[in-house]
Amino acid sequence: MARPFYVTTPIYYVNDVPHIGHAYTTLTADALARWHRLLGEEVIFLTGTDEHGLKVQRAAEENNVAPQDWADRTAQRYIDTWELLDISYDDFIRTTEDRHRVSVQAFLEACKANGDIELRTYEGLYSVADEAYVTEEEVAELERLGRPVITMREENYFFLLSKYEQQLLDWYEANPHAVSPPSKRNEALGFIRQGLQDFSISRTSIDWGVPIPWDDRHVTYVWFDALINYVTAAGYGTDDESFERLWPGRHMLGKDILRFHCVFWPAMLMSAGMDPPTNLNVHGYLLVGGEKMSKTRLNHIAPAELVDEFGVDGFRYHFLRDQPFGPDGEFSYEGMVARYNADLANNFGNLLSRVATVVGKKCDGVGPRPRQDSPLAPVAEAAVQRAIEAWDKVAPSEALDAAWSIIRETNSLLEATEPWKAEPGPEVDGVLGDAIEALRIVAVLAHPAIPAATAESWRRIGLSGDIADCRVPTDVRWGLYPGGLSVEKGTPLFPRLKL
Ligand code: ME8
Repeated sequence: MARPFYVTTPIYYVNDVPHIGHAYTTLTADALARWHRLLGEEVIFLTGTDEHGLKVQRAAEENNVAPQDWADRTAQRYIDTWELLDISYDDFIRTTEDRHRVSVQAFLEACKANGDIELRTYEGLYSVADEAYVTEEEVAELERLGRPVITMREENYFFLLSKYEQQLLDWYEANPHAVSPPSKRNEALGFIRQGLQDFSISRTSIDWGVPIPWDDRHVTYVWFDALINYVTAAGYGTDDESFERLWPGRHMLGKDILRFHCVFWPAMLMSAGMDPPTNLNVHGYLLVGGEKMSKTRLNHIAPAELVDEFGVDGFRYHFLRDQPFGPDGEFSYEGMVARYNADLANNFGNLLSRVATVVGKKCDGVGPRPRQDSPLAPVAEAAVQRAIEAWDKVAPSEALDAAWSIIRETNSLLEATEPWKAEPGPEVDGVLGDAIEALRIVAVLAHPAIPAATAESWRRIGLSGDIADCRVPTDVRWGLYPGGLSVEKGTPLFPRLKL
């Protein structure tokens, strides 16, 4: 039986509310999950919230509530945001759930049984905002960013990461595509080659966390706890059969947490006797005014603000099409309006309404069949191939560009043949049938990005059934529009926006 496609986002801290950076990763994972469903795979898409640690404990204290109440409130903000953005997750994990405590404790026991956990006294500089020990060289920069550094002296359990240096290098060599894009893989490799330090995985200074199973004076370090969510949700420690089926999975994440995911996490898994993830897809930052969004800089943009103006699909399209996965990207409101107007209002939306209008006038509102020898057939075939390859390398922007190449060519065909001026007849029917078939294929290809708009365009060209039940490549072969269906004009799918 084929392995399920198990894909995850980072679990977000509940000390903060969701902004477009969080939405970016979740949206990309959602579109990828939807694409793999179209491929006919069984998909399990996981997201969730990271609820332990000093940062969350402090946020709760500042707001005069118990940490669990605080976590409940903020987790709900994430759930609401994902609902707003049409995120099709299958499971939402919260690290304060029982299933997770069981899994973290089983994981710790497994690492300990392997001789990889040791008690030591440690004194060091600690950044609360980053929940990490830092070096002296890093202090000035952190303070400039408003991230205070304190001195922490603790008796801690350590994870013996240094033992895994060679195994990690071997794993990277044997799996050249596991971490992508290549620039991020090189960054992780560079870090490993510098030499790995054992790291502290427990705290006695706080109590908001999962107790170390053999020593309840300590709670588990929030990062050790958080990473384990990916195996918890697969069933580790609670459902062996599910775990066997789902693990190893694949992760999507931002470059800020590359080290934790691409170095610590594979080593932790090796220690506990599990396979590392199959893929780690790392993207850059979404910058606002040239800077990463942060609470202290007040440059947060909440997804709801943009959804009000652009609609859910307008929001989704922008981040998938205009912010390529991998490099940093600057968010620009003007750029978002320009892309929306060009691709959604003028190209996609306008093509649909134009075709529906002409079909109304020249074909009594009944969509004709496409031609097998249409000039658009090879265009669509090439676009499907490009889209498949693009999603395969997690490049939604390229996949959408491929879909839009069909729209551009269809518009050119209409401009060249001007069916609105011609007499009704086979010529006009042929061109309009081709245009509808192009719209049908585009709807399937663009469905992962703009699910509601494509479902609506599917309906308007007279097709029944759920577009999400289509399969790639079977249902995107040229010539499947049956003809004889009534085509509806309707209001603009994407009304033009003014700056
Ligand atoms: O780090 N641009 O949670 P977090 C792009 N709890 N992506 C961004 C972004 C930006 N400006 N800002 C945030 C944590 N992100 C841990 C994760 S996982 C086991 C634990 C996205 O709430 C991006 O995916 O700080 C980044 O990696 C993540 O949010 C960090 O979210």
